[in-house]
Amino acid sequence: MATATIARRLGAALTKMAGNKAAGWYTPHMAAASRAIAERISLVDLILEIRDARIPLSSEFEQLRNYPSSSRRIIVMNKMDLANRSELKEWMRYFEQQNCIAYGVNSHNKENIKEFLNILHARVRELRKTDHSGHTTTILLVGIPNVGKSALANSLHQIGRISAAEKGKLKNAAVSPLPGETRDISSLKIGSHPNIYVLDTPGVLPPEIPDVEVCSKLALTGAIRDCMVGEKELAQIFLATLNLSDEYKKWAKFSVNENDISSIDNKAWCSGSSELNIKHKKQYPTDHTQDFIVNDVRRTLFEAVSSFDGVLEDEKDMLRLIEVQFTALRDALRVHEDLDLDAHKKVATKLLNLYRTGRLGHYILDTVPRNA
Ligand SMILES: Nc1nc2c(ncn2[C@@H]2O[C@H](COP(=O)(O)OP(=O)(O)OP(=O)(O)O)[C@@H](O)[C@H]2O)c(=O)[nH]1
Ligand SMILES: [Mg+2]
Repeated sequence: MATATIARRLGAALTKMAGNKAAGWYTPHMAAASRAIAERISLVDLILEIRDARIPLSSEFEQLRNYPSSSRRIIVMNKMDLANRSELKEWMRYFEQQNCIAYGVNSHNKENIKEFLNILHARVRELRKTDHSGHTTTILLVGIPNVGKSALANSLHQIGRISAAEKGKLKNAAVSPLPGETRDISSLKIGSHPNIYVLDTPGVLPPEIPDVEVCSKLALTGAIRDCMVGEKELAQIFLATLNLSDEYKKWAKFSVNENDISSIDNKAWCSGSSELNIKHKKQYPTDHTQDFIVNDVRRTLFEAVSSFDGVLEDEKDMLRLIEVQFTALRDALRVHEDLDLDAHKKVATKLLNLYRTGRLGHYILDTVPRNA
Protein backbone atom coordinates (compact mmCIF):
# COMPACT_ATOMS: atom_id res chain seq x y z
CA MET A 1 0.00 0.00 0.00
CA ALA A 2 1.36 3.44 -0.93
CA THR A 3 0.59 4.98 2.49
CA ALA A 4 2.45 2.20 4.27
CA THR A 5 5.47 2.56 1.96
CA ILE A 6 5.63 6.32 2.50
CA ALA A 7 5.08 5.89 6.24
CA ARG A 8 7.78 3.22 6.47
CA ARG A 9 10.32 5.40 4.65
CA LEU A 10 9.62 8.27 7.01
CA GLY A 11 9.52 6.08 10.10
CA ALA A 12 12.88 4.54 9.17
CA ALA A 13 14.46 8.01 9.06
CA LEU A 14 12.92 8.78 12.43
CA THR A 15 14.10 5.55 14.02
CA LYS A 16 17.63 6.35 12.89
CA MET A 17 17.29 9.73 14.52
CA ALA A 18 16.19 8.16 17.80
CA GLY A 19 19.67 6.63 18.10
CA ASN A 20 21.08 10.14 18.18
CA LYS A 21 20.75 11.15 21.83
CA ALA A 22 20.93 14.88 21.09
CA ALA A 23 18.18 14.85 18.46
CA GLY A 24 16.11 11.84 19.54
CA TRP A 25 12.72 11.88 21.30
CA TYR A 26 13.90 10.04 24.44
CA THR A 27 14.96 13.00 26.53
CA PRO A 28 16.56 12.82 30.01
CA HIS A 29 13.32 14.18 31.50
CA MET A 30 11.45 11.24 29.93
CA ALA A 31 13.89 8.79 31.49
CA ALA A 32 13.41 10.45 34.90
CA ALA A 33 9.61 10.46 34.49
CA SER A 34 9.67 6.81 33.52
CA ARG A 35 11.45 5.94 36.79
CA ALA A 36 9.08 8.10 38.85
CA ILE A 37 6.05 6.41 37.23
CA ALA A 38 7.50 2.94 37.79
CA GLU A 39 7.82 3.73 41.52
CA ARG A 40 4.17 4.75 41.74
CA ILE A 41 2.52 2.00 39.69
CA SER A 42 2.33 -0.43 42.60
CA LEU A 43 1.25 2.27 45.09
CA VAL A 44 -1.81 3.73 43.38
CA ASP A 45 -5.37 2.38 43.43
CA LEU A 46 -6.18 2.78 39.73
CA ILE A 47 -4.17 3.34 36.59
CA LEU A 48 -5.63 5.15 33.60
CA GLU A 49 -3.57 4.42 30.51
CA ILE A 50 -4.40 7.29 28.18
CA ARG A 51 -4.12 6.47 24.49
CA ASP A 52 -4.89 8.41 21.35
CA ALA A 53 -8.11 7.04 19.83
CA ARG A 54 -6.64 7.64 16.36
CA ILE A 55 -3.88 5.10 17.09
CA PRO A 56 -5.25 2.69 19.72
CA LEU A 57 -2.31 0.28 19.49
CA SER A 58 0.54 2.52 18.39
CA SER A 59 -0.11 4.80 21.38
CA GLU A 60 0.21 2.03 23.96
CA PHE A 61 2.29 2.88 27.04
CA GLU A 62 5.19 0.44 26.88
CA GLN A 63 5.76 0.34 30.64
CA LEU A 64 2.33 -1.27 31.06
CA ARG A 65 2.68 -3.76 28.20
CA ASN A 66 3.20 -6.69 30.53
CA TYR A 67 0.88 -5.38 33.22
CA PRO A 68 -1.76 -8.07 33.87
CA SER A 69 -5.34 -7.30 32.75
CA SER A 70 -6.96 -6.26 35.93
CA SER A 71 -9.70 -4.02 37.19
CA ARG A 72 -6.95 -1.64 38.40
CA ARG A 73 -6.04 -0.64 34.86
CA ILE A 74 -8.33 1.19 32.45
CA ILE A 75 -7.44 2.05 28.87
CA VAL A 76 -8.80 5.49 27.97
CA MET A 77 -8.98 6.24 24.27
CA ASN A 78 -8.90 10.00 24.42
CA LYS A 79 -9.53 12.38 21.47
CA MET A 80 -12.33 10.10 20.33
CA ASP A 81 -13.89 13.14 18.63
CA LEU A 82 -11.04 12.94 16.11
CA ALA A 83 -11.39 9.21 15.40
CA ASN A 84 -13.64 7.33 13.00
CA ARG A 85 -16.69 6.30 15.03
CA SER A 86 -17.48 2.92 13.53
CA GLU A 87 -13.83 1.84 13.64
CA LEU A 88 -13.65 2.97 17.26
CA LYS A 89 -16.51 0.58 18.07
CA GLU A 90 -14.48 -2.26 16.54
CA TRP A 91 -11.57 -1.28 18.73
CA MET A 92 -13.81 -1.33 21.81
CA ARG A 93 -14.82 -4.90 20.92
CA TYR A 94 -11.16 -5.77 20.41
CA PHE A 95 -10.19 -4.53 23.88
CA GLU A 96 -13.15 -6.36 25.41
CA GLN A 97 -11.95 -9.59 23.78
CA GLN A 98 -8.51 -8.95 25.29
CA ASN A 99 -10.17 -8.65 28.73
CA CYS A 100 -9.13 -5.01 28.98
CA ILE A 101 -11.41 -2.34 30.34
CA ALA A 102 -11.50 0.45 27.74
CA TYR A 103 -13.46 3.67 27.29
CA GLY A 104 -13.57 6.30 24.58
CA VAL A 105 -13.34 9.87 25.89
CA ASN A 106 -13.32 13.42 24.57
CA SER A 107 -11.64 15.53 27.23
CA HIS A 108 -13.17 18.71 25.83
CA ASN A 109 -16.74 17.46 26.18
CA LYS A 110 -18.39 18.20 29.52
CA GLU A 111 -21.13 15.55 29.25
CA ASN A 112 -18.63 12.95 28.25
CA ILE A 113 -16.41 13.78 31.23
CA LYS A 114 -19.40 13.61 33.59
CA GLU A 115 -20.16 10.09 32.33
CA PHE A 116 -16.54 9.11 32.68
CA LEU A 117 -16.45 10.46 36.25
CA ASN A 118 -19.45 8.29 37.09
CA ILE A 119 -17.58 5.28 35.76
CA LEU A 120 -14.54 6.18 37.87
CA HIS A 121 -16.70 6.62 40.99
CA ALA A 122 -18.29 3.20 40.39
CA ARG A 123 -14.78 1.65 40.06
CA VAL A 124 -13.64 3.34 43.26
CA ARG A 125 -16.72 1.98 45.10
CA GLU A 126 -15.87 -1.52 43.78
CA LEU A 127 -12.31 -1.18 45.03
CA ARG A 128 -13.55 -0.06 48.44
CA LYS A 129 -15.60 -3.23 48.84
CA THR A 130 -12.37 -5.19 49.11
CA ASP A 131 -10.28 -2.50 50.75
CA HIS A 132 -11.88 -1.09 53.89
CA SER A 133 -8.98 1.13 54.91
CA GLY A 134 -10.93 4.24 53.91
CA HIS A 135 -7.80 5.92 52.63
CA THR A 136 -7.72 8.49 49.86
CA THR A 137 -8.00 7.00 46.37
CA THR A 138 -5.17 7.83 43.97
CA ILE A 139 -5.50 7.43 40.21
CA LEU A 140 -2.37 7.52 38.05
CA LEU A 141 -2.70 8.96 34.53
CA VAL A 142 0.02 7.66 32.24
CA GLY A 143 0.64 7.64 28.51
CA ILE A 144 2.82 8.73 25.65
CA PRO A 145 3.22 12.49 25.03
CA ASN A 146 0.37 14.66 23.74
CA VAL A 147 -2.48 12.14 24.18
CA GLY A 148 -4.34 14.56 26.45
CA LYS A 149 -3.41 13.41 29.97
CA SER A 150 -3.29 16.96 31.33
CA ALA A 151 -6.44 18.00 29.47
CA LEU A 152 -8.28 15.01 30.95
CA ALA A 153 -6.88 15.68 34.45
CA ASN A 154 -8.07 19.31 34.23
CA SER A 155 -11.55 18.34 33.04
CA LEU A 156 -11.96 15.71 35.77
CA HIS A 157 -10.79 18.29 38.33
CA GLN A 158 -13.14 21.02 37.05
CA ILE A 159 -16.22 18.81 36.77
CA GLY A 160 -15.44 16.46 39.66
CA ARG A 161 -17.48 16.41 42.84
CA ILE A 162 -15.35 18.54 45.10
CA SER A 163 -16.47 21.14 47.59
CA ALA A 164 -17.29 24.72 46.58
CA ALA A 165 -14.28 25.98 48.56
CA GLU A 166 -11.98 23.62 46.67
CA LYS A 167 -13.59 24.61 43.36
CA GLY A 168 -12.65 28.19 44.16
CA LYS A 169 -9.00 27.19 44.25
CA LEU A 170 -9.00 25.14 41.07
CA LYS A 171 -5.50 24.31 39.87
CA ASN A 172 -4.69 23.61 36.28
CA ALA A 173 -2.23 21.32 34.58
CA ALA A 174 -0.54 22.95 31.57
CA VAL A 175 -1.97 21.77 28.25
CA SER A 176 -0.26 22.31 24.90
CA PRO A 177 -0.58 21.10 21.30
CA LEU A 178 3.15 20.28 21.42
CA PRO A 179 4.41 17.06 23.03
CA GLY A 180 6.53 17.19 26.19
CA GLU A 181 4.60 19.96 27.95
CA THR A 182 4.27 18.27 31.35
CA ARG A 183 7.60 17.94 33.14
CA ASP A 184 6.62 16.88 36.66
CA ILE A 185 4.03 14.72 38.33
CA SER A 186 1.21 16.81 39.77
CA SER A 187 -1.87 15.92 41.76
CA LEU A 188 -5.41 17.23 41.19
CA LYS A 189 -8.44 16.48 43.33
CA ILE A 190 -11.43 15.08 41.45
CA GLY A 191 -13.72 13.83 44.23
CA SER A 192 -14.55 14.21 47.93
CA HIS A 193 -16.14 11.73 50.38
CA PRO A 194 -14.14 9.68 49.57
CA ASN A 195 -11.26 11.89 48.47
CA ILE A 196 -10.05 11.01 44.99
CA TYR A 197 -6.93 12.45 43.38
CA VAL A 198 -5.50 12.02 39.88
CA LEU A 199 -1.77 12.18 39.29
CA ASP A 200 -0.93 13.79 35.96
CA THR A 201 2.44 12.58 34.65
CA PRO A 202 4.82 13.58 31.84
CA GLY A 203 4.37 11.69 28.57
CA VAL A 204 6.89 8.90 28.05
CA LEU A 205 7.89 7.10 24.85
CA PRO A 206 10.12 4.03 24.71
CA PRO A 207 13.78 4.83 23.94
CA GLU A 208 13.49 2.69 20.79
CA ILE A 209 10.52 2.02 18.55
CA PRO A 210 11.46 -0.78 16.18
CA ASP A 211 8.25 -0.60 14.12
CA VAL A 212 8.85 2.23 11.65
CA GLU A 213 5.16 2.56 10.76
CA VAL A 214 4.33 3.07 14.44
CA CYS A 215 6.98 5.79 14.49
CA SER A 216 5.40 7.73 11.66
CA LYS A 217 1.88 7.37 13.14
CA LEU A 218 3.19 8.79 16.42
CA ALA A 219 4.65 11.71 14.50
CA LEU A 220 1.50 12.33 12.47
CA THR A 221 -0.72 12.43 15.56
CA GLY A 222 1.71 14.73 17.36
CA ALA A 223 3.38 12.48 19.96
CA ILE A 224 6.77 13.24 18.41
CA ARG A 225 7.72 16.81 17.56
CA ASP A 226 7.11 17.78 13.90
CA CYS A 227 10.58 19.26 13.54
CA MET A 228 12.10 15.80 14.01
CA VAL A 229 10.32 14.54 10.91
CA GLY A 230 9.52 17.56 8.78
CA GLU A 231 6.04 18.98 8.24
CA LYS A 232 6.09 18.25 4.53
CA GLU A 233 6.78 14.54 5.06
CA LEU A 234 4.02 14.33 7.69
CA ALA A 235 1.57 16.10 5.41
CA GLN A 236 2.47 13.57 2.70
CA ILE A 237 1.47 10.71 4.98
CA PHE A 238 -1.76 12.47 5.85
CA LEU A 239 -2.59 13.07 2.18
CA ALA A 240 -1.80 9.45 1.31
CA THR A 241 -4.16 8.35 4.11
CA LEU A 242 -6.88 10.72 2.95
CA ASN A 243 -6.54 9.77 -0.73
CA LEU A 244 -7.02 6.08 0.07
CA SER A 245 -9.94 6.65 2.43
CA ASP A 246 -13.60 7.42 1.78
CA GLU A 247 -13.49 10.66 3.75
CA TYR A 248 -12.82 12.96 0.80
CA LYS A 249 -15.88 11.59 -1.04
CA LYS A 250 -18.07 13.42 1.48
CA TRP A 251 -16.70 16.69 0.12
CA ALA A 252 -18.18 16.33 -3.38
CA LYS A 253 -20.75 18.94 -2.34
CA PHE A 254 -18.05 21.61 -2.15
CA SER A 255 -16.95 20.99 -5.71
CA VAL A 256 -18.20 22.94 -8.69
CA ASN A 257 -17.44 20.52 -11.48
CA GLU A 258 -18.77 20.59 -15.03
CA ASN A 259 -22.06 18.92 -14.13
CA ASP A 260 -22.70 21.36 -11.34
CA ILE A 261 -21.94 24.34 -13.55
CA SER A 262 -24.94 23.55 -15.74
CA SER A 263 -27.13 23.66 -12.64
CA ILE A 264 -25.82 27.09 -11.69
CA ASP A 265 -27.58 30.04 -13.23
CA ASN A 266 -25.76 30.57 -16.53
CA LYS A 267 -25.77 34.33 -16.09
CA ALA A 268 -24.09 34.12 -12.73
CA TRP A 269 -21.40 31.84 -14.13
CA CYS A 270 -20.71 34.05 -17.18
CA SER A 271 -20.68 37.31 -15.31
CA GLY A 272 -17.54 36.42 -13.42
CA SER A 273 -16.38 35.02 -10.16
CA SER A 274 -18.01 37.51 -7.79
CA GLU A 275 -21.53 36.26 -8.52
CA LEU A 276 -20.35 32.69 -8.45
CA ASN A 277 -18.88 33.42 -5.05
CA ILE A 278 -22.28 34.59 -3.88
CA LYS A 279 -23.71 31.22 -4.95
CA HIS A 280 -20.86 29.56 -3.06
CA LYS A 281 -21.50 31.61 0.04
CA LYS A 282 -25.19 30.72 -0.01
CA GLN A 283 -24.18 27.07 -0.01
CA TYR A 284 -22.32 27.54 3.27
CA PRO A 285 -24.23 28.17 6.47
CA THR A 286 -21.67 30.56 7.95
CA ASP A 287 -19.49 33.42 6.86
CA HIS A 288 -16.62 32.59 9.19
CA THR A 289 -13.35 33.01 7.24
CA GLN A 290 -11.83 29.88 8.73
CA ASP A 291 -14.84 27.85 7.54
CA PHE A 292 -14.35 29.17 4.02
CA ILE A 293 -10.72 28.13 4.08
CA VAL A 294 -11.62 24.66 5.38
CA ASN A 295 -14.24 24.20 2.69
CA ASP A 296 -11.84 25.45 0.00
CA VAL A 297 -9.27 22.93 1.20
CA ARG A 298 -11.86 20.14 1.13
CA ARG A 299 -12.97 21.09 -2.38
CA THR A 300 -9.37 21.30 -3.63
CA LEU A 301 -8.51 17.90 -2.19
CA PHE A 302 -11.71 16.31 -3.51
CA GLU A 303 -11.19 17.67 -7.01
CA ALA A 304 -7.55 16.59 -7.13
CA VAL A 305 -8.26 12.97 -6.11
CA SER A 306 -11.44 12.52 -8.11
CA SER A 307 -9.85 13.78 -11.33
CA PHE A 308 -6.59 11.86 -10.87
CA ASP A 309 -5.91 9.23 -13.52
CA GLY A 310 -3.12 7.27 -11.79
CA VAL A 311 -3.17 4.15 -9.63
CA LEU A 312 -3.30 5.19 -5.99
CA GLU A 313 -1.85 1.93 -4.74
CA ASP A 314 1.31 2.74 -6.67
CA GLU A 315 3.74 4.81 -4.59
CA LYS A 316 5.01 6.87 -7.55
CA ASP A 317 1.48 7.74 -8.67
CA MET A 318 0.46 8.58 -5.12
CA LEU A 319 3.43 10.92 -4.72
CA ARG A 320 2.55 12.56 -8.05
CA LEU A 321 -1.01 13.20 -6.82
CA ILE A 322 0.29 14.55 -3.51
CA GLU A 323 2.54 16.98 -5.39
CA VAL A 324 -0.49 18.19 -7.40
CA GLN A 325 -2.42 18.62 -4.14
CA PHE A 326 0.39 20.59 -2.52
CA THR A 327 0.44 23.06 -5.39
CA ALA A 328 -3.36 23.35 -5.58
CA LEU A 329 -3.60 23.88 -1.82
CA ARG A 330 -1.56 27.09 -1.93
CA ASP A 331 -4.59 29.04 -3.09
CA ALA A 332 -7.00 27.28 -0.77
CA LEU A 333 -4.73 27.87 2.22
CA ARG A 334 -3.89 31.43 1.17
CA VAL A 335 -0.17 30.68 0.91
CA HIS A 336 1.39 33.17 -1.45
CA GLU A 337 5.10 32.50 -1.51
CA ASP A 338 7.53 32.59 -4.38
CA LEU A 339 10.00 30.23 -2.86
CA ASP A 340 8.83 26.71 -3.62
CA LEU A 341 10.23 25.02 -0.55
CA ASP A 342 8.89 27.59 1.87
CA ALA A 343 5.43 27.49 0.29
CA HIS A 344 5.32 23.70 0.61
CA LYS A 345 6.30 23.92 4.27
CA LYS A 346 3.61 26.51 4.97
CA VAL A 347 0.98 24.44 3.15
CA ALA A 348 2.07 21.38 5.14
CA THR A 349 1.91 23.18 8.51
CA LYS A 350 -1.58 24.54 7.84
CA LEU A 351 -2.80 21.21 6.50
CA LEU A 352 -1.52 19.32 9.55
CA ASN A 353 -3.24 21.81 11.81
CA LEU A 354 -6.57 21.22 10.05
CA TYR A 355 -6.12 17.44 10.21
CA ARG A 356 -5.18 17.48 13.89
CA THR A 357 -8.21 19.54 14.81
CA GLY A 358 -10.53 17.11 13.04
CA ARG A 359 -11.56 19.35 10.17
CA LEU A 360 -10.30 17.05 7.42
CA GLY A 361 -12.07 13.86 8.36
CA HIS A 362 -11.93 11.23 11.07
CA TYR A 363 -9.42 8.42 10.83
CA ILE A 364 -8.02 5.55 12.83
CA LEU A 365 -4.54 4.84 11.52
CA ASP A 366 -4.11 1.41 13.21
CA THR A 367 -5.97 -1.68 12.04
CA VAL A 368 -7.60 -4.10 14.47
CA PRO A 369 -5.34 -7.21 14.64
CA ARG A 370 -6.77 -10.00 12.45
CA ASN A 371 -6.59 -12.73 15.07
CA ALA A 372 -8.87 -10.66 17.34
N1 LIG B 1 -9.79 17.13 19.91
C1 LIG B 1 -9.30 16.84 21.12
N2 LIG B 1 -8.16 17.40 21.54
C2 LIG B 1 -7.72 17.08 22.77
C3 LIG B 1 -8.40 16.18 23.61
N3 LIG B 1 -7.69 16.05 24.77
C4 LIG B 1 -6.62 16.85 24.63
N4 LIG B 1 -6.62 17.47 23.44
C5 LIG B 1 -5.60 18.40 22.91
O1 LIG B 1 -4.40 17.65 22.74
C6 LIG B 1 -3.25 18.46 23.00
C7 LIG B 1 -2.38 17.78 24.04
O2 LIG B 1 -3.05 17.80 25.29
P1 LIG B 1 -2.24 17.65 26.67
O3 LIG B 1 -3.25 17.48 27.74
O4 LIG B 1 -1.24 18.74 26.83
O5 LIG B 1 -1.48 16.26 26.40
P2 LIG B 1 -0.53 15.49 27.43
O6 LIG B 1 -0.77 14.03 27.24
O7 LIG B 1 -0.66 16.02 28.79
O8 LIG B 1 0.90 15.85 26.79
P3 LIG B 1 2.35 15.82 27.54
O9 LIG B 1 2.24 16.60 28.79
O10 LIG B 1 3.25 16.44 26.53
O11 LIG B 1 2.67 14.38 27.75
C8 LIG B 1 -3.81 19.82 23.41
O12 LIG B 1 -3.81 20.66 22.29
C9 LIG B 1 -5.22 19.51 23.87
O13 LIG B 1 -6.10 20.61 23.76
C10 LIG B 1 -9.61 15.58 23.13
O14 LIG B 1 -10.27 14.76 23.76
N5 LIG B 1 -10.02 15.96 21.87
MG1 LIG C 1 0.64 16.96 30.02
